[in-house]
Amino acid sequence: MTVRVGVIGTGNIGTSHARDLASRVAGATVTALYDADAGKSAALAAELGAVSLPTYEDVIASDRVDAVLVASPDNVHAEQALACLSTGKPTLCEKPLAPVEADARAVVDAEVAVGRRLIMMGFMRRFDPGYVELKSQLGPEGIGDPLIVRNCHRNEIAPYGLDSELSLTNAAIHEIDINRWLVDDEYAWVQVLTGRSGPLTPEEQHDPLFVLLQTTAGTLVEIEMFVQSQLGYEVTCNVTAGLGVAEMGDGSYVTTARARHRGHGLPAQWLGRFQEAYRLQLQGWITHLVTGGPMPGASAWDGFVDSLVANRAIDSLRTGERVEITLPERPALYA
Ligand code: ISE
Repeated sequence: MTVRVGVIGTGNIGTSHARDLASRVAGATVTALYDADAGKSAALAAELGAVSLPTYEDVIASDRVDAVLVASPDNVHAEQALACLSTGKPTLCEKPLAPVEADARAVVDAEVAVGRRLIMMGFMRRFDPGYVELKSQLGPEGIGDPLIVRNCHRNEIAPYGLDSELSLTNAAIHEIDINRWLVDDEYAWVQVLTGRSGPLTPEEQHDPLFVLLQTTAGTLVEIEMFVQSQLGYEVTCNVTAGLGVAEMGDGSYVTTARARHRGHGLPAQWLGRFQEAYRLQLQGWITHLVTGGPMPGASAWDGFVDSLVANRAIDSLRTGERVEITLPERPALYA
């Protein structure tokens, strides 16, 4: 069986996903595309032998489309995920599920009403070999229970213009998600600290942000979120645990020495660092659809919890206070 995928949004990440699905993921083909820039989706459609359709609703409704990939701007993810749910077509939705927690909750409620898990979230770090290896080191057979996790997330430049709240809901939400997954726990509180900003930071914005969270078991999670770091794209995660430490520097790069310098290059953007994670995520999604096996990766519930935590972080950014995190009851669908 080949899953015919329709892609909504053909910007950087949508284009990368469509090309992966067309040539590097077994069991998938791309049949229809939509982008607000029709010229862009038409060019990609010609490259991939797909059709470019005039609206995203046309992609979802098309009888050439079995499953939908949503890779549009953050603020329309929830609306498009709801449209996918109403047709019963499985959907891979890019993160975040929504910048606003209530919109993410509406998607969870709609999926619970359908009674089947149709939405998988594009938190691709759960498929990254570096994070998978890091997680495998935790626990009694490894370095013990995690006590402190230190994360750095640095972009070369602010991809969509610098806005501190957006850097929580769009960028730090990766750490919010991956640390829940890594330590297998939920957060109890969050506090966002601001300090001296980098040279490119506009007035009234804060960059870097220092996000501190504690999980219900007491694990401390710190995130340095620096979207205008200028140094390139870099993501690191180091765990101090009860019996040892595990460090995921940028393990995906080879270190070379020459001309009295030892080091490794940095990619300009996340596609360089996480290309394989994106491909593995797509393969996991397609294999799940073909075999009917369990859905891998993050669920709509995870997407909602991540948005809720990012919204509490925004509350803390605005007030400077530590903010408690209370989760509603998890619906049985996500048990
Ligand atoms: C972007 O939207 C991503 O998802 C990247 O993975 C992240 O590193 C970047 O900061 C975001 O803007």
